Amino acid sequence: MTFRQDAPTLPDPLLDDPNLQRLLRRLPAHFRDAMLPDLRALATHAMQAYSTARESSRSEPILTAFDAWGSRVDRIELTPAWKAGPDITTRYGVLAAGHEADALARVGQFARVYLYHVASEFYTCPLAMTDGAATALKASGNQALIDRAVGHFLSRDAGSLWLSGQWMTETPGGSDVGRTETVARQGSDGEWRLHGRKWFSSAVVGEAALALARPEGAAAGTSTLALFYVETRDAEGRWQGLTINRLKDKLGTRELPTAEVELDGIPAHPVGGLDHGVKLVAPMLNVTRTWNAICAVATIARANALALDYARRREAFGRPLIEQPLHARTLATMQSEGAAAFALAFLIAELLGKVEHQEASAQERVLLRVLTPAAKAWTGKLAVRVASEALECFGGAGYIEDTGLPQLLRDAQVYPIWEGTTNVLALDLMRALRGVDAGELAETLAALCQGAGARASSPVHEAVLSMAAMLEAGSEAAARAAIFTLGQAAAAAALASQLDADDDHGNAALTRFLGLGLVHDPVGESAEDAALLHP
Ligand code: MFK
Repeated sequence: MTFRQDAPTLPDPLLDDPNLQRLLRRLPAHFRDAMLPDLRALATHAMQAYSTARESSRSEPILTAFDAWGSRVDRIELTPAWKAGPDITTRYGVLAAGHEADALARVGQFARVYLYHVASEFYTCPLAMTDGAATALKASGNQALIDRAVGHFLSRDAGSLWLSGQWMTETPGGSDVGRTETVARQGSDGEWRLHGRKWFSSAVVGEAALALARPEGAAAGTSTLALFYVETRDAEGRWQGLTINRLKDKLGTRELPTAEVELDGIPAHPVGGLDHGVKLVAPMLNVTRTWNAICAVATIARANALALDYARRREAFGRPLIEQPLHARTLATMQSEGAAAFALAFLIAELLGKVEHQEASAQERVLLRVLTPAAKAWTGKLAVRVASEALECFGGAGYIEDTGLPQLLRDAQVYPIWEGTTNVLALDLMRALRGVDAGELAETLAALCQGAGARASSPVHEAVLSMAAMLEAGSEAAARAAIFTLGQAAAAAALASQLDADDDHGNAALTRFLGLGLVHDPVGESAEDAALLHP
């Protein structure tokens, strides 16, 4: 008989995920019960989407620039999962739930995002930016724009949902936003119009965008940039002052139609004053970085779930893989890192909700500001490593396209890149730590470790102090080690804050995670860097 291998099946992403179940157990019953039907539906959708993807060939968006008669149309044909996006988003409140009048609203929203993300084929990217735009507009206090757009962004009706882009990146750079070349010109009618090229627009199919531009004549640099609100189409539904040069040919997230966009007079409205636009867009950055962390842990959960399921089915050397000690150790370590990353991402969600509803203490405000870049940076890198490890758990099959596994790794590689690379976030952490007392930060995180998790208190405390010492001694070149150390310390604290004595999975995850060590050493001196880079 020729051997045939069972394919992995996707366990129930709601019932069989110990991390999500741990989170749900801790929520007030009325809040949990109210969102369970949405979570159930999104988990069922995820399982259906997983089966459908195995049975059909993949499709990608297609840009048609001109119609048959030569008119410029810039029509983008979306994939089926993207076409279903508005209905799923509005039906299950993926955006609206985050803005409800409850400090737990963000936790409820991100539980939905966690279940929807992989099945959505990164439709979560424009959703993240739309959520960020709603948050930034609300924070700006610009009532006319809030009245005009926020209701659409948070709509529970697919027919009135608008998506928003975040147009920052330009050809001179995605990180060095101060080099923005897009110019805002004010016409004699008082209207502003934007002219320039946006180099990565991941939500060009959206109805609106927040865009950075330099008012004509303003000096160079970051502080002279202004933030504008634009709508992409006119009353007849035609693109206005915008052409799409091409869609990007990307390593992963290929269902996401990322575009190069030429702005040639798109009407624009200042969100605030005519400068300090980066400060105005910062709430959006922090929200999309939170989405990034949640989506990274969703990818980790998917990779771990498939690798574990396969280890139960696959036999080698006379035993199922899960009974092979070295493979079991590998999988268990991935589980432990996944549990810690999940706890950190949802700690950010919880803090964000508390801050937005004025229920956060001063320490919690500081935690949110410093942990958002740390969570984004650490979970993004971890997702790539876990996805890569998961592929290896399948041997050669993990390298074969129609298993769907290589896509996990390719898609994961975007998490560390977009929304601020690891190093840019490490520099943002330095910015956020200015004026923060490291001893107080260490105590705040250590105090989260309670009950069954109390044993994490001292390693968390020490790791935060080490992080501060690294930055003091090594400054900028040590910032990467510092951000990973803070990310891991906060992840350990977040997990430790959630444990009951009878939670075997959680307790073992914490023990293993602490055993791996929380501190990253910033090895090296600048003299070695110089000798290595300029031999
Ligand atoms: C599926 C998952 C969902 C994810 C969706 C992803 C969509 C992907 C599409 C993209 O990739 S969009 C592009 C993403 N681009 C970035 O994330 C930009 C990366 N660069 C940075 O983050 C820089 O740090 C930044 C441009 C924000 C600022 O750099 P600068 O030019 O050095 O500015 P500066 O002077 O340090 O900061 C300007 C002001 O903003 C300062 O305030 P003050 O004027 O009061 O001093 C900063 O404190 C403030 N600021 C900067 N970052 C902040 C912040 N405030 C709060 N939070 C922050 N994160």
